[in-house]
Amino acid sequence: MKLYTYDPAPNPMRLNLFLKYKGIDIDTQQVDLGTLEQHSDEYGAINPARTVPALVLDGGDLLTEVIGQCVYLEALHPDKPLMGSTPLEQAEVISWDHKIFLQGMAAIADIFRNGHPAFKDRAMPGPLKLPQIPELCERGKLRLEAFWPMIEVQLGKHPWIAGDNFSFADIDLYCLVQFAGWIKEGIPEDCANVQAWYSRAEAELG
Ligand SMILES: N[C@@H](CCC(=O)N[C@@H](CS)C(=O)NCC(=O)O)C(=O)O
Repeated sequence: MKLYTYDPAPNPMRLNLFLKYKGIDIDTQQVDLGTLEQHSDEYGAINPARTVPALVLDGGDLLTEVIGQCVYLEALHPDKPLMGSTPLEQAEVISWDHKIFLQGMAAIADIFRNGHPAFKDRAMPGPLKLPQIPELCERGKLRLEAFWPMIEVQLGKHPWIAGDNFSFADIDLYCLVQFAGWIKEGIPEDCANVQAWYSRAEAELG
């Protein structure tokens, strides 16, 4: 198995924290997004989606989505479960992770990629040349404003985002907080449950 990644980027961080928590070691090669190495012919031959992280399995199959990579690795390494241990827990982990990714991460990505000059004509990851749409920055801010109260309510009911156990959804929420720093945003001061969760998550991740 071989992992192609770029440690400083948000999606690689999602997988890295999963691997570290479970103590999984994989042969790894960095693909430097800073020098646009993802658009080299060599990397395009490995991952035509030109994103990281990409996991090439021993049989040659390619997994390009962090959620798919984690589902696969959890099945191989069930100790310290992060994807839920019962059918209901598994459904809650995937459901909350989906909300975090689509309603939070994607909003931050919209703000970041549609506003930063380095992403001119690269508003989305991948091979397509897509123009920036400045209005998406404003829309992203509105989406983020609605995101935090939803998380605050959930963390008032449970210690972890998907229930009683720390999970991959917590890892994704933790990565979201790091990514929010890139657009100079953080956990709102009036979200006391999220602030308390963050301290617990930091301790859990060591
Ligand atoms: N859908 C992928 C997203 C992967 C992704 O967007 N990775 C970013 C780094 S955070 C990337 O490869 N960006 C390349 C680019 O911006 O050209 C997943 O869920 O894993």
